[in-house]
Amino acid sequence: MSEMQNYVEDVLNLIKKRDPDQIEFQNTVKEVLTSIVPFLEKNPQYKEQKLLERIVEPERVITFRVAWQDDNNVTHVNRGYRVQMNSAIGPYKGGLRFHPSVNLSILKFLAFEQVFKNSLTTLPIGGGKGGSDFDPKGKSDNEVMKFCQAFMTELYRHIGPHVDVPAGDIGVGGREIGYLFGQYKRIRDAYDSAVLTGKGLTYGGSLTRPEATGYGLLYFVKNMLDDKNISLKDKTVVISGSGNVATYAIEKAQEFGAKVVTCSDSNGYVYDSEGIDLATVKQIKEVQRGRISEYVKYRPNAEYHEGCHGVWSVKCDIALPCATQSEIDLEAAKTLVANGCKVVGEGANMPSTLDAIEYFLNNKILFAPAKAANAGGVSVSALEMSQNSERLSWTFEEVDNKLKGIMENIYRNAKKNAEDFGDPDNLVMGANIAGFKKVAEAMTAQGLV
Ligand code: NDP
Ligand code: 2IT
Repeated sequence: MSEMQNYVEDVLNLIKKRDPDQIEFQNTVKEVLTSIVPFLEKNPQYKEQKLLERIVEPERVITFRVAWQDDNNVTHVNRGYRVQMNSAIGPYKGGLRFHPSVNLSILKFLAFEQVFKNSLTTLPIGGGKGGSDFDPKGKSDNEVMKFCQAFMTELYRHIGPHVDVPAGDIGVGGREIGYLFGQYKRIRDAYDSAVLTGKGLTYGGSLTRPEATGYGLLYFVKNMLDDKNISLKDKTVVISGSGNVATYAIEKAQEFGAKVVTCSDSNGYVYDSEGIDLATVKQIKEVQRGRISEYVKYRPNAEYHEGCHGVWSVKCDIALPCATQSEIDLEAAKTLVANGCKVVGEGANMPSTLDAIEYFLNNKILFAPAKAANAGGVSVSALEMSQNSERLSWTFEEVDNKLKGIMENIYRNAKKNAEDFGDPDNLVMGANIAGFKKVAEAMTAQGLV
């Protein structure tokens, strides 16, 4: 092993020893650090500076109690978190996730990814992530509001437009951001628009933010395919999830002429051979907050299958995982490739396991890694902060055009670094090196902090 491979191994062992249970965090650190070895070989100063030891340690981790009462006046106690990972290039920026699976390992993995993703956007934002093990499913609007108010009553002291700017993620959408913003404003007694992004249009939100992650994913994939003279037209696409990212990935894929045949939630998936009817998905998920199984009531020719994992056995040209982490394991990756899938674009964060990614790369699948391909959401969040600062709102076209430009730039930057470091189609390495470079330079310039 080379000196830098040894250095990376030492840092991976260090985080394992410190937090042996944080498997998701260990996996994402392994993915990033092992892929940037060729860059480290050329930049030995970062070993001298112990830059890796610093970059894997969050600047601050906050955990807090969230006590709230449901509609029957029963008291519940959840755990709230904010991981402030890295502020070298801007205020901490990243979503809040409300899901029963949330723990420190998952939030540290998401915050670590966010640091390099945000660097790739070229916008001035650091990396953070937060959330709670609260489960919004089946809760009334009033219960969600009570929870959000209790959550913000503690979080407010740790965030601010120049400090840390949360947004949505799984289980946190426009409704939750509204309640969180209302409580922040009430406690601070100031109209700090840019303290949260993903806001409603009547109080400082940006046009195109709801669409941004899904649209951005398709813009990235289109750039990658254009380079290979492959068209999206008439391609069969399998998408997982039916939340914010999946919905707008379906919309843009269809606009580009592709045929999307699936979507899913944590209970199961639907297969519609005629192409997913997006209006039905939106009605079920955004209006009724129901389950995707209801889709077949409106589209009797479609099939519903219990179990979300089966979606990867549907034959396709392109797979776009847009639900959650680790949804494509090695077995699913092998099934996709065996069925002729040639392109994988990650809309969710770390949806493919490490061995699945390795399998895709070894089998020459065109692979768009999450931190590059799903950066459209946080990019438009940063544009929302810009609009809030200048107290203006841009048109849909203006934001959408900026988003297109940002996604193309991220693709080109990842591709160039992949080429420069000798593995031209390895966008995992290219994106990691491109993202790491800027953070490492900014940290070096700011001295030992
Ligand atoms: P939503 O809460 O809107 O939707 C999540 C979707 O994924 C739902 O369909 C949900 O189904 C499904 N899902 C959640 N957990 C699981 C699970 N354990 N197994 C199977 N399905 C699951 O979240 P988003 O669409 O915002 O986020 C989806 C992914 O995209 C996440 O990985 C997120 O981190 C990432 N992302 C989000 C961005 C954003 O701007 N929102 C930006 C970049 C990345 P169910 O209803 O059954 O829970
Ligand atoms: O994972 C992500 O990039 C997000 N959930 C969006 C974060 C943001 O600040 O918009």
